[in-house]
Amino acid sequence: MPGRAARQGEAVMLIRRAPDMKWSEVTDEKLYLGRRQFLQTTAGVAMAAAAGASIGCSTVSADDQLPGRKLSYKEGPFGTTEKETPYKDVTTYNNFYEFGTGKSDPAQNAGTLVTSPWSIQIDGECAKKGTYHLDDLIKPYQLEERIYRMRCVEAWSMVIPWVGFPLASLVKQCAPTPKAKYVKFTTLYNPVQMPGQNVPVLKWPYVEGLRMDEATNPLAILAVGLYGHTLPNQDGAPIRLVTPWKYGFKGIKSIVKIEFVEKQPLNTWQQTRPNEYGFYANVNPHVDHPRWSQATERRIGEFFRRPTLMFNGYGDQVASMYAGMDLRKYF
Ligand SMILES: Nc1nc2c(c(=O)[nH]1)N[C@H]1C(S)=C(S)[C@@H](COP(=O)(O)O)O[C@H]1N2
Ligand SMILES: [Mo]
Repeated sequence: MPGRAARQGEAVMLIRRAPDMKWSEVTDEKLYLGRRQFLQTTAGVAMAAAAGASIGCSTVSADDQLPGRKLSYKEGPFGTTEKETPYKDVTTYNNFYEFGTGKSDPAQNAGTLVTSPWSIQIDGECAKKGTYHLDDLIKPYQLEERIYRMRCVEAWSMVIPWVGFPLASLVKQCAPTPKAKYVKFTTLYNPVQMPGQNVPVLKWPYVEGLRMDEATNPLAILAVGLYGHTLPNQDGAPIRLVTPWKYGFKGIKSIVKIEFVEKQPLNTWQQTRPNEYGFYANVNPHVDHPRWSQATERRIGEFFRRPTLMFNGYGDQVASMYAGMDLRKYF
């Protein structure tokens, strides 16, 4: 798409359930299928584009000075060439109500969150139910260099170089049944580590959801890092969702459970203020929030407001999923 160079990272995915999942079952199919077959899958298209774009491009090295563990990754597809929001802003201006409702609260308070060891429960309508150690989930991606960097424009409004892997890969590995129509995500519930959960500003734990086609769109990623390093706690360590065509609240942080469900999940903000926040939350300059216009935005660190783009500028990748839907009704 114009203005957005196809850059790809690779990242990876991987899920491994200790006893009964074999390496071959969890490894991305591209290693097993010919390129042609591989291209027939949605994820394949993205990965192949990525692979093409990254020829001759070695793993990018991150700034050593940043906090967190350094990650290795490749450039991913769909990255933007827009200027990155400074690391400091990305990590000190946050929304993470588990650590307070102020924008600077998460950076100040999230130190109590213990992110290692971390496990993720896979549940619901899928064949691979179980509880997995995050390290096991991610290791194959790391070994196969399938962790990507995607510099995305965030709807609220930052440009963040995420490091992660396509949610589609994880979904595939979980082997959802035909009944799985949505994916539901849940944040950790632990009021000791997350003191904001003692305050009933939201119903805890935080929950989000995506329709299956959204979850398998190559733009939906599970991020484990930013700026080349593991995620700071305030940004949703150790793993969070990134859906750059949607408003920020869809990007659920510190995920401990991924469930495949038949019914549309009631996401936290929709539950809290149903007339203001819906399930889809696609960036849409034509549908205002009841209390403010959503036609323009001010990028963090910039002075002037700029027009907000439909689907945050990612229409080429996502608009077809909503063809025929009344986006005023399904906001
Ligand atoms: N668990 C959880 N996830 C969350 C939130 C939250 O309060 N709790 N806030 C959401 C909102 S409203 C936004 S705008 C983004 C902010 O992400 P960032 O702080 O990494 O930029 O996280 C989203 N994910
Ligand atoms: Mo938000």
